[in-house]
Amino acid sequence: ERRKKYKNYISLDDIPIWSHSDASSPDETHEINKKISLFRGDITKLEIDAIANAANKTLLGGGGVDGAIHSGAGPFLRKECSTLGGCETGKAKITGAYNLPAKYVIHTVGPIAHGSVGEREKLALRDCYYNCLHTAIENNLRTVAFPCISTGVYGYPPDEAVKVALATVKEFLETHHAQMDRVIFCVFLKSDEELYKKNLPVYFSQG
Ligand code: AR6
Repeated sequence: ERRKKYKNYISLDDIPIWSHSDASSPDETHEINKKISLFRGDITKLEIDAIANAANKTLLGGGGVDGAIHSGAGPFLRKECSTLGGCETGKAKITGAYNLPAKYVIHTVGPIAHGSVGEREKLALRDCYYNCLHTAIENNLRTVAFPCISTGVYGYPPDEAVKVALATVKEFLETHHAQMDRVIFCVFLKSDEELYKKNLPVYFSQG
């Protein structure tokens, strides 16, 4: 039983739906707004259909969230990843999640930004979110969590990345809402939590 195996797992039932504080009545909240959550913590603890991994092109592991996912999943994840032939920036590849409470890991490779971004990096980051969600629905996966892709080692400014993340998820949900139940923005840093709290109402307000 999953509950016994993963003692400190986090069930989706325990993560609230994000809601706009000014929403006067739940009935007035647009359908896609009910599918969004903001969660601050370790993505490897989530019991969910799929977690996205901010990987590198080799898909063979690294630091940051990638390192946490590989150490939580165990060595068979690296073994499966080694059969995939790497991954291009902006693309996504799915694997099992092994010892993690998630069912699958969807690996994506964010753009390397080194502190400044142009149109190319923005489009690549957009592709990461879009292709992960597309890979999820292709595999009939209805709940997905994202880390803040590219904003760590890859140096994408977090205040720019949040806008790309929110806009892309919104755009995807507007056209694929029947196939997706929940998208979790899993932030690790307090500063990212603040950025998401500030920007969520801009993209997922009522109406
Ligand atoms: N759960 C959720 N988020 C986390 C976790 C965690 N356990 N650990 C870190 N973060 P980064 P990138 C956040 O550097 O910028 C790797 O070496 C972190 O605070 O992991 O896309 C890969 O192999 C930050 O907000 O990914 C690549 O070589 C976010 O995850 C390279 O780093 C992303 O930071 C990818 O760099």
